[in-house]
Amino acid sequence: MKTKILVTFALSGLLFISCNSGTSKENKTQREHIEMTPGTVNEEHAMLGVKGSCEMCKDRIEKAAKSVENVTFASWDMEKQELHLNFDPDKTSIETISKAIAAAGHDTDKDKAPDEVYNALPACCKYREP
Ligand SMILES: [Cu+2]
Repeated sequence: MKTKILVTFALSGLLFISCNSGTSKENKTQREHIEMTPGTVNEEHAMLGVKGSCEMCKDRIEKAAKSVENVTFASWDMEKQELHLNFDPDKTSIETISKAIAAAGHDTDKDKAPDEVYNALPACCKYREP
């Protein structure tokens, strides 16, 4: 009985060690590869408060953000009313992106959407207090 437990223990220990060393080695190679790639685009991560209320808003907000040149990533968090962005800060700015989103009908921390654009949004997308 005692030996059986010991054997099981030793086996699982071995398994654990081999799995572990495998993944950490992989991660390390990946990280080195990213850091050592020359001439990578300058990329900055930023967050911008953006108002909206549904999945359609999410689509519209993300499309508007990605329509700005040199924006490489845009993901809107409905719950937090926050847009996560990756962009090249040498070629565009958070101000430019914010204006594009406001023009699509969504208020941001920096810009207010024009009333006529906001009023034309579908009913489910109305996020302002009536
Ligand atoms: Cu909506």
